[in-house]
Amino acid sequence: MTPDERIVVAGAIVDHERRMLLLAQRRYPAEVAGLWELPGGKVEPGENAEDALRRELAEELGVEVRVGAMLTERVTLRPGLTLIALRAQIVTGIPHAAEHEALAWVDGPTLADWARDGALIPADTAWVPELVGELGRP
Ligand code: 523
Repeated sequence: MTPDERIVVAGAIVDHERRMLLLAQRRYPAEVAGLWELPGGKVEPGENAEDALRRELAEELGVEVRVGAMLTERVTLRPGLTLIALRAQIVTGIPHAAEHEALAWVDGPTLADWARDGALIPADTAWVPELVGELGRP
């Protein structure tokens, strides 16, 4: 990876029964304001993706998470900027929208509906089949 390549890491946060996924509604920029995303942000130089996700979710949601495995899809947002997602579970805290407009826990069918209706930020639709397949599975 060259120094001008950056990663954005998002958290696929599921509840302890693995039935529901946490989505966050963006406030900015204008073209995606109001759309829902897996919360996260840019990995800073010298930081790994796991640490970046823990930092972002502490800042944005006020929670401490345990970070798990990466989702399969990687999305090129633009040349030099790649979006990945890591599974995460909340260890401490109750999530609140410190930087987002709102938060929502959605089950698999709702996630599929929201994706179909264009309520998700476009890049994040890449993960919907994988997440819908996992949510609610015993
Ligand atoms: N995405 C995206 N999906 C998604 C996230 C967390 C981010 O498509 N789940 C995109 C949106 C922006 C870029 O990734 O184009 C950076 O995300 P952002 O703004 O949440 O990351 P920050 O806060 O680290 O970035 P700056 O505000 O630019 O510092």
